[in-house]
Amino acid sequence: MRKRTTIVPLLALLSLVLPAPATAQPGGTVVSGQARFQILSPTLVRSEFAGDRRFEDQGTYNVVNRTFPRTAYTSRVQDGWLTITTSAMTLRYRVGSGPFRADNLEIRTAGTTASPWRRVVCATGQLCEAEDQQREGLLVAADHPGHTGAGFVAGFSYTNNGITATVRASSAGRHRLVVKYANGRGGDGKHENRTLGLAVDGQAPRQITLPATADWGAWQQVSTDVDLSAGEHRVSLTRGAADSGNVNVDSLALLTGDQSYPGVRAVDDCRFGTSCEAENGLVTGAAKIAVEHAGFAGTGFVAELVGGTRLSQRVTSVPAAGTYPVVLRYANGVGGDGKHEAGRC
Ligand SMILES: [Ca+2]
Ligand SMILES: [Ca+2]
Repeated sequence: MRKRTTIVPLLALLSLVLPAPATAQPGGTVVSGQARFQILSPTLVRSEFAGDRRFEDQGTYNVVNRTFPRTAYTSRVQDGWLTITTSAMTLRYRVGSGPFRADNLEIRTAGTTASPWRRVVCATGQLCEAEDQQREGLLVAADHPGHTGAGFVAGFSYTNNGITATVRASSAGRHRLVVKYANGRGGDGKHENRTLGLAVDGQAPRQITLPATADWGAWQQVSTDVDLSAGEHRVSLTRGAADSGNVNVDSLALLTGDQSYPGVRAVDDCRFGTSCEAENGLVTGAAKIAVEHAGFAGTGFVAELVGGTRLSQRVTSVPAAGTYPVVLRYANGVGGDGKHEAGRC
């Protein structure tokens, strides 16, 4: 998709806003080439990248009202970085570096530096969790069993709801794009075959049919052949005007030949000096991503690190060889074994 927007970092505020004109207060906007930042509050900045520099001023699914009171901030460019500072947060963007990624946009607040933009690249044969991808008007849910990762993208209830994934084909030729979905009885009372549009690299979407499944906890796969050159491609799964949507999507995968649906999840790297959310790392074994305890950052935490489980994260942009501290944020309450004691890993 052409435009990528996000709000950092206090999404909880979004439930408080009411429908109203969406234009930001004059003077609360910083434009840097194809990137625009709208300072809505000391802790709320709308970031948008538009390749054609035509920025979105209409209400969005996340923010229907940007007429916030004027927020004091400073903006400067130094050593190739744009720095926007409010009373509670500093945002840095590397000027002219293109779409937002972990290595070109960061925020610092309350002593923590984080990269709100993720860019997971799903190589051939890797599991591409739907909830890790760029979402348009879709929320992540986890209230039905049988999904993998942190959950699934739920609903496709409205036109233009969709996800966009970056996949990397290991070779040129025919591939299978397989989508794992559930299609139970929808909010419209219907339980029938549904459709979505599948588009590659912004081309016209082709309609795919997702047959009804027994219920919302019954996941199935639907496969579509796509011809790809070797390298990265953008794959979008969107409810178009002629689609019926109303499905949940757990994951997708780009496969060749007789490759089976993968279990190894594609993850993105974590840049040195930023906060690495555990749930974005590679989790193996019985550990799982959970959300049932308050106070976590990001989208959840990794739970049940019992014997044989492993959590790993590749850190990039280390400035020089040397010894660096690794800081771990954890909770350790009474375990399922009834013990409340120090743990080792
Ligand atoms: Ca998932
Ligand atoms: Ca987390």
